Amino acid sequence: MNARTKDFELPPGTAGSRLQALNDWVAEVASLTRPDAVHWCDGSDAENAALIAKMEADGTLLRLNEQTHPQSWLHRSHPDDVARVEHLTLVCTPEREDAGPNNHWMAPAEAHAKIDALFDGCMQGRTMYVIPYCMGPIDSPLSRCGVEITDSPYVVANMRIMTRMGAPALARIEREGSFVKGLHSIGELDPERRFIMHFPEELTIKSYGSGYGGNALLGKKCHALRIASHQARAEGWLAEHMLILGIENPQGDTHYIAAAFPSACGKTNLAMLIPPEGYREKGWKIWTIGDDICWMRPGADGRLYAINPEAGFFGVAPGTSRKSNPNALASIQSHTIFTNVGVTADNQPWWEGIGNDQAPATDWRGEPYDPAKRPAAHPNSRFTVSAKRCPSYSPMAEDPQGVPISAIVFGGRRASLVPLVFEARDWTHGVLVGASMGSETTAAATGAVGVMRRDPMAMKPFCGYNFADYFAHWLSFDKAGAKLPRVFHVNWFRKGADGAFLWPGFGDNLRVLEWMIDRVDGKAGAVDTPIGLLPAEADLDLAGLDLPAEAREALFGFDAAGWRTEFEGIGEYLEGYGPRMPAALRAERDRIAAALAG
Ligand code: GTP
Ligand code: SPV
Ligand code: MN
Repeated sequence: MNARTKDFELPPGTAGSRLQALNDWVAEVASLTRPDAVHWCDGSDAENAALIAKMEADGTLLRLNEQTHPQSWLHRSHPDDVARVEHLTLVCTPEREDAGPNNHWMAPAEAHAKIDALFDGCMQGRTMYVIPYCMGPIDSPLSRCGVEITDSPYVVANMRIMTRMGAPALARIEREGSFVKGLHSIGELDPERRFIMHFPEELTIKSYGSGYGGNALLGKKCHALRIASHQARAEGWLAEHMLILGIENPQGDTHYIAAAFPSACGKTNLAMLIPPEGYREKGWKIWTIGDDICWMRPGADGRLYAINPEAGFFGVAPGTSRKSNPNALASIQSHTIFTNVGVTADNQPWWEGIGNDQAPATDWRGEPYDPAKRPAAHPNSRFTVSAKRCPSYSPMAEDPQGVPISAIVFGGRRASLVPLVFEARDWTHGVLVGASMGSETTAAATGAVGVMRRDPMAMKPFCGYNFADYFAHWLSFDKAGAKLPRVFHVNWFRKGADGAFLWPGFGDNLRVLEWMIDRVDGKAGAVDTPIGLLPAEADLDLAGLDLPAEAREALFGFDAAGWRTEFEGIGEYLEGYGPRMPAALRAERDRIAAALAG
């Protein structure tokens, strides 16, 4: 960026930090974008109240029913701006090969020029907000800081919930002297003038033309996954698209697990699981640490320790009910920002699958609800709420050291073939299980829904570098002294001939988690197959479930012919990464393919 206009005077307050590098960057951005004012966010209640009042006044936020949903608002985003835009999301490394076939790429100089032309003068008439934030507990050595500059007060209000934002983060940044730079403008909200660009070597993000979720809340997917995965590779840790939860058994022991499912495939729901009645009576409890992102690194004892870098949940609204996710529903009774949901006549938020007897009056676009026209809530409508409001939120989520991980779980939406659960034989096999994951696409990104695609470790849209190098990085954790988690694969989404789900899912998923931690403790049985270790029906507690024979066969069976075809597809997919693909992973695939053939 060049300081460009002679006639533009930097607004007073541009230098708001003790850190020269930060002031210089803010001044540079201001001279490019030319805002009317610069506001440094301190994260205070007063600041938030003033921003909310301003957004209520201009219609950015609509206050919901203060009796039923105190301190809660609805935001309707632009109808063309309702999800992440993967085709406009770029990783700009100097060498194309370093971004890999898994990313869209542009040379850094060209990318800067292209997006800076969009930023040129784009904040005239607007306020520029400077948001210092910390990803992770403010005093954790695993946490990392960033500064997002934005012209969207909606982004400020969401970042305040989703990150540790404001004065304490600024103090840490001034102490450390380094931070991830994120520049964001909603621009004209024109899909033709929209880019989400990442410059990992420069620890820089530039996002233009979208105000939605992962495109605009730059601490989330842009920083905590794309930039962080790049840093994690260099520094020996992992930045993953994973929930983290604690499973407390009746004896009071807690195992922590991390699970990677693609967008809108069940992370929030699993992270907040409420045990089935029989389990509750025995004393099982689930503790929520995080629902979307996990940063983990080896501790002194060789185990992986994980933190949730986020402070809130940006969760999928449709399908959230007292039955499916009571903890989420309890969390969003107050102090919540809803985006793109419908509303009832008395101004309560409403979405498909909310499971109450109310009716929507207005749809997510603000028009009278007409089921023939569109659903009341957009399929990717969301709630933003502080994690502290969740009844199952674990006090360990604030622990600066993180929690030790006993098991890593991969999973996706697979209507056929893939059984309910299986275990990898060892770490290398586990990395292959993650690398060969597939899932049907969802509404969390623009584009077709329900198309099966490979989504390694649920990171297809989020890995900031070449997947071949990423798999090699995963493999590198298997070294002397490491006490690595066991690796599992689950599929909650197996369908029967009638198209209905065969597994009840949600709370009943604890039955599968129990088998996993019993495997970790050496207490549960399994059947060896070429694809891994499957539980026999008798190895799982299925008491009280009514599973027809067809369902049992599909959920616990192993279809050798189907897997032979699957492994051909996996082989072709991995070969697409060329010579950078680690030989150990290729050998592991070949070994399993041979076992399937034999
Ligand atoms: P992102 O926030 O996009 O990363 O999504 P997520 O992985 O947190 O997904 P979430 O938990 O919000 O679930 C998305 C959808 O999957 C919702 O419609 C849920 O109702 C549905 N879902 C979640 N868990 C289950 C399950 O165990 N079985 C079935 N059948 N559906 C589920
Ligand atoms: C996802 O799409 O995986 C999300 C929502 O969690 S977003 O913040 O838009 O990335
Ligand atoms: Mn996600």
